[in-house]
Parts: sequence; structure tokens; C-alpha cells
Amino acid sequence: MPRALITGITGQDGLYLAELLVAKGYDVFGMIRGQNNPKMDLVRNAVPEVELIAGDLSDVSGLTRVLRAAEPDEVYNLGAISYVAYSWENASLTTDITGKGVLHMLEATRLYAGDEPASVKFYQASSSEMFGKVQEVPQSESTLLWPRSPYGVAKVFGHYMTINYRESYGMHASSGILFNHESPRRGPEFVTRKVTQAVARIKLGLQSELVLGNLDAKRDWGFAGDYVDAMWRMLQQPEADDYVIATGETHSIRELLDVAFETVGIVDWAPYVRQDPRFMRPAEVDLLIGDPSKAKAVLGWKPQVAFSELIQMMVENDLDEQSALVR
Ligand code: GDR
Repeated sequence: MPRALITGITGQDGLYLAELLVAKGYDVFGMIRGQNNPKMDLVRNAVPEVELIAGDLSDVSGLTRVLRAAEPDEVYNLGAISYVAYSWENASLTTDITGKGVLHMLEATRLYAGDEPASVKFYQASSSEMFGKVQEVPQSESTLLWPRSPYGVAKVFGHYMTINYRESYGMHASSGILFNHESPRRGPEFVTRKVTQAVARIKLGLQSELVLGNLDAKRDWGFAGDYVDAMWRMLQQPEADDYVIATGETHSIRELLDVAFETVGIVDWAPYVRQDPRFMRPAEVDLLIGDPSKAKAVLGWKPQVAFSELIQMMVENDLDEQSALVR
């Protein structure tokens, strides 16, 4: 049975990827940080087959031990501090984990793989945040990177370090430039889930107002379950490479509000939504739209869930969750 190690196992993507790999017959190991991590039970309940190993992206010697314990054929580095707004307040920590953590994981994997550097396949979770102030529309693998947040800068470091390990040591290291991807498992700090949760609570009479930042930003939103499949496909290729994973469609926060409120039968959302500068960012990424043609051509990958379907799925899930809480 092939063996896979996932960092960031407690996150949305970690859980979907673990489910996918278990279904494919992998032995899956998940790296988990800290003693008594409060999210440990979440992983155990969602994917009980996963074996959890303690480790931290800031500790390269610890990572070497994790690799020796998991003996992976494939390493998926999804671990990061991933909330963009938070990265201005904690730029140094974000740089250490989201940026330098990638170097640590690459180095530990290289040391573990020894004389056969390509024998352990490596996936780096890169991000459309790297495009920031976009230099081209739509964005592809060759678009110039211009990050606009400490998080984006850290991801650029991780992306180029992955390419560098591939070119310097012949590692099978691929970088997936994933555009925003959402699901009912998305954390409530991200805008889609913040909106769908609030819409469900407004519908149930539990909340009267939704306070947001910039309503004009545009994102290319896909379904996380589709995107983890692209990660796996990258590591099955004979050669490692970089791929944009996106839907090729963009929507504003206003359109997100339209779909979410319509799902519960509210056509005019203006009375419920207030803007507050507290949620505005020091530098905004105004528009993201990815060109996934390379992933389609080489990986045979395409997104399965459309934007409105995704948002409706999230609202329905939040209606169930919120009703269960008040029952
Ligand atoms: P993003 O996702 O920064 O694109 O990064 P997020 O959902 O946080 O923001 C998307 C856009 O919505 C605007 N916005 C708000 N955002 C939040 N979180 N809260 C608000 O109240 C709000 N109001 C407006 C933001 O300004 C922004 O323009 C996500 C993360 O998952 C990253 O880790 C990942 O790398 C990228 O997607 C791809």
C-alpha cells in the first residue's frame, strides 16, 4: 500500500485529502502540532484511519523524525498559517511557518530520501495570493508574482524553494497554485463561510446583521473536494511541475451575498449587511481569476462543482448545523 504524510491534517484540505487517499487504499499519516491539539478529535472522527504523528513545521529535526516514522511515498505539505488578514498582525510568525516551514519540510524530505531524491514525491500548497496585484488576467503558471500580504510573500518563498529543490536536487517536488477553495468545512474566518453561517443564522432568527469588509473584491472560488484530487494527480505524473488549479470564473463578494441570501429566499440583502473598516486589509487583492488549462491538459483535471452550487451547499449545511445547535 502506498504511504502518504500530510501536514496541515486538521485543516479543510487535510481532511478532504486524507479521505481521498484512504479511499484509494493509502496508509495515511497526519502531522499534528502540539500536545493535546484541540483539533485531534476532529481528525479522528472524520478520518479514523489516519495515524497522527506529533511534529512542527518550525522544527526541522523533529520533521526528520516524523518522516522516519511515516516512511511516506508522498508528502503533502498543506500546513501553514493560512488566514491572510492575520498575516499583517503576525508577519514574522507567518513567515516562519508559511514560508520557512516549507524549506524545513523540503530539507527533511531530501534527507529522508537520501540517494534517491525523487523517490519521495512532494506537494507544496502554493496559493493564488502570490499573484496579489495581478500582472495579467487570467493568471497562469507563468504570470509574474506580486504578493500583497505577508502571507503572500511567505507563499512565494515556499513556491520558489520547491522549484529550487526540484532543480537543485532532482526532487519530485510539485507546487499547486490553488485559487480559493471552499466547503462546509471552511473555517468561519474566511469570507464564504462567514457569509453562509451568518445567512443561516439570519434565516433562523439567531442573528440580525452581517459585518464585512470590502464587497468589491473578486475571487475564483472552487470546491475544496475537487482541489485535493488535483494535488494527488500532480504527484502521479512522471515529472514534477507547477500547476494553477482554479475554475476560470470570478465572482465578487456582492455576488456571493446574492447567491447565499437567495438560497434562504431573501432577495434584498442590503438591510442585513454592514461594512466596517475593521475588516478592510492594508493592501487588497482586487481580482483573481485562474487559467487552469495546463491542469486540464496534463492532469486531466477539471472542477466539478459550480460557484452557485458550492455556496448553496454551504448555506444548506449551515442551516442544518445552526438548527441543531438551538434544538
Ligand atoms: P483570501 O480569503 O484572503 O482570498 O485567502 P478570504 O475568504 O479571507 O477573503 C476573500 C476576500 O473577501 C474579502 N472580505 C472579507 N474576508 C474575510 N475573511 N472577512 C470579511 O469580513 C471580509 N469582507 C470582505 C477580503 O478582503 C478578500 O478580498 C484564502 C485563504 O484560504 C488563503 O490561505 C489561500 O491561500 C487563498 O484563499 C487562495
